[in-house]
Amino acid sequence: MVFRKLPGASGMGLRLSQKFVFLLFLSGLVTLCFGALFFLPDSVRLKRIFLSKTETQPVTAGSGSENDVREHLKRPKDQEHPRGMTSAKGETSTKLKSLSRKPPVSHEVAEERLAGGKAQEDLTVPRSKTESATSSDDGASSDTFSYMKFKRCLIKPPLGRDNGKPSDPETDERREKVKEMMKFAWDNYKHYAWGKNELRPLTRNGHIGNMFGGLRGASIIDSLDTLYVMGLTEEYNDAKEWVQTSLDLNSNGEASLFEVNIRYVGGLLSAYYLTGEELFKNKAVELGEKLLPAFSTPTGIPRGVINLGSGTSWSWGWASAGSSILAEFGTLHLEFVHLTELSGNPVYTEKVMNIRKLLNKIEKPHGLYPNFLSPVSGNWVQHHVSIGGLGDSFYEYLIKSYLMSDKMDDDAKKMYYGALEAIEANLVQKSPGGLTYMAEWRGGILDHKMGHLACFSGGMIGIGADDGAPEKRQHYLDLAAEITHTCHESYTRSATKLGPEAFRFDGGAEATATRLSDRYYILRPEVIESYMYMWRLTHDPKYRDWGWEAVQALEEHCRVESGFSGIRDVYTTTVSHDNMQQSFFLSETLKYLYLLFSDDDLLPLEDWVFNTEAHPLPIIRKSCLQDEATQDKTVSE
Ligand code: DMJ
Repeated sequence: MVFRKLPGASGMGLRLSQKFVFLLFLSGLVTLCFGALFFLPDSVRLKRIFLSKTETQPVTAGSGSENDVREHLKRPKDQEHPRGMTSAKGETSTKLKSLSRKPPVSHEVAEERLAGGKAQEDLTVPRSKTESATSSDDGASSDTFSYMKFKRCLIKPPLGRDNGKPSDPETDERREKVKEMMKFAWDNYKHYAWGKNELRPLTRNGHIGNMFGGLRGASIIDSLDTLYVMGLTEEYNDAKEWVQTSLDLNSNGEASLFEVNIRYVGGLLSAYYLTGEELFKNKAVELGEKLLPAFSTPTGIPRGVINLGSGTSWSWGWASAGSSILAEFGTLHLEFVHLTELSGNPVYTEKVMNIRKLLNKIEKPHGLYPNFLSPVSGNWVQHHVSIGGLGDSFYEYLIKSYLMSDKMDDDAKKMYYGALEAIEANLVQKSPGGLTYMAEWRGGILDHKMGHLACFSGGMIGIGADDGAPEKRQHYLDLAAEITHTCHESYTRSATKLGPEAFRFDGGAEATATRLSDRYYILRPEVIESYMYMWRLTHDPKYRDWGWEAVQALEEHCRVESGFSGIRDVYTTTVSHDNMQQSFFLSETLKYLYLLFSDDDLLPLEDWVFNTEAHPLPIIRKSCLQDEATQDKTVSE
């Protein structure tokens, strides 16, 4: 537009009305330019300057006393969880309801209310920007990662020759039974709780809970790979479609960094690697990005809770003096390394390597890693050490990081075997009845208790046996078998043949729960997980028999009309159900059972490591991937 100087016009030669139009035009232009910033990619500097996110580090309110921890123990079982965060009733329980920032009851009610009905949810969920249902057969859409190259670097096909079908008819029948259990659990979830996080099988409705920051569909994400591996194609397709149309990552709630990582990021990554569907990769990376602000602490040790919308993070109210939990910040490595692989963005690996560096440097009492660490000072906050809740999957991720790196990650290896040595010297005990168990350590004093969560360690020590010092290999395999045997004993000594949340070895007890509050079973996988690994490592048929005992017990005591439920007391056959079908039952318990009754070529351990939620992640064969890249280049030249 041109402005001409008019006779009689004042100032710049414009009339008042013309000036007004000009100003209007200018302000319109400015608004337009600013608005356009939102459409620029995040990487553009201009956008970062104008639209920088404020990441706050609120001060943790928790006092961190032992009493706080105990207070959490009163949390109802349906708010239960992680190996790291552990059980509702166990001493190491995560008491989400006692988070200082979240009164539990009102929150739960508010969440259910906000969730609304299914129809409403489906209508209101906005589609994510990275959503794309395209399947990649050559990885062409990614600059950094080629799915085809990755597939060529696997030693064996992921699903084996015949989807792992065992030749022995009895084993095959057992495997089919497990598949039927999965279908039953899934169908009921779909029918009564679709899109919610878990199924409440007695009241036949959905549960949302407060661990996933407003994310929904935990059971769907946790089931994707199990459905795929079991060949439940229709069900897998339904799950995939839900991810496409309804998985909304733009939630604005307070989430457990650990839980979102192991279930959502792990589940999506694994679904991507198994199927090559770009959708899963994009969602995993998009979600991974939202977790990054939790690492903005003085030490880079992330806090346990993060608001996925604002990026604000803080520590659990119950954690000692605003500390972060070993099993939480120590259970990110596998997923974050894969996020870097897939996105080409080094930031994820940098974050977890920084954690590794700090843990390597810091002084460890008797070589042990306590469960609480300050993200501000980088010092241990309490000297409580446990291979069960609060500590567990940190150790698991050390050995699995080493294995997943194609045995290149020597630091992880050193740390793992160093930690195992300290555990053996300080925690491993033999009961008067000859059972080997892992006690807990409180500033040098032993608590002769072993949690169900700690039973994963049979499998962990087993898979690490071969890479230990040559003179220790057999010893590690024996130790793994002994621990697995003890955990099996905790099952056989109960009336239901399912194991309690925690069992003790004092006051005459041998692998039994002595406290009422430790008697429950919430469909946890750890004991079965160890059976699966020990079967693969030894092919001793007893592990399949033990797995079958567990199947029968689950069928008898946990199967209800509309799904599977945890039980409140494993020592009585007049069971009381807790009305919760945990998502890890679908992702872990049933998957490990299925693998136990399958041939070893279904998800072979030569190619895959399982994250702590049993989501298989491939071993990264850097040299093969690089050779492949060179070959591809040569061909194109
Ligand atoms: C799962 O979410 C994971 O295995 C986690 O590491 C521990 N707790 C549950 C299963 O018990």
